[in-house]
Amino acid sequence: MKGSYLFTALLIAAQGSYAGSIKGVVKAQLTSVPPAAAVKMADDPTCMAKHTKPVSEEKLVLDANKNVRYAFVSIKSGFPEGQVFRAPVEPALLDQSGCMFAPHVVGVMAGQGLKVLNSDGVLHNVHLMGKANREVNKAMPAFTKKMVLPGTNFAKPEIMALKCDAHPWMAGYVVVAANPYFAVTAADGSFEIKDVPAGNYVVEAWHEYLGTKTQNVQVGDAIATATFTLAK
Ligand SMILES: [Cu+2]
Repeated sequence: MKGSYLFTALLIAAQGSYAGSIKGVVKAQLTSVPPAAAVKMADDPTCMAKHTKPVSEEKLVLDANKNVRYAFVSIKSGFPEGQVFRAPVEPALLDQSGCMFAPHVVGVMAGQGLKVLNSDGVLHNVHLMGKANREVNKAMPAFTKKMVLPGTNFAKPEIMALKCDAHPWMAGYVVVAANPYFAVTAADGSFEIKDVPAGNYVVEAWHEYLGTKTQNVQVGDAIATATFTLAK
């Protein structure tokens, strides 16, 4: 207890300021919501057998209140000039489950690795396409349960489209962020970016279908809130 208090005090002293968090919601402003396309898994009976209910594409996942799932929220600027961020040692996590990428959108920090699981026991291939980073195209045979893509695959910040050439409906994104302050929205559209040093930031919400919006957020020693309304 005493030790952790001391650690917190030292951390605050080192940063010169308190850290807070940014919490909020991403909403969609749409006059009509396009119906989610059904995924046709009939080509692969093994995939189909993994589901008891019909599966839909995850390009636009909204709840009843038009809150947006799988939006990527991140701090774009506002850090002291020349600040260097260290990539987490632990890789981010992506699964292939039910012949879908889970989660549909995953964030990694530049230089961080990505652990990819194959929970399905069928052949998948992880095909990542960016511009700043080199292409990744790695088969994951049925018996390969996991592989780790090193941080060198995600050296530069950008949005990388993800697909599986064995299953044309499998689609997702790996978003490479310049700093560790990002989050992907949950099913109710909510997000939280934790342990943000006090300051004034430009925060961006990006969604593959609804586009991008930014807003200024001031972080002090309390929770800062930010609501994004993305309109098509
Ligand atoms: Cu696949």
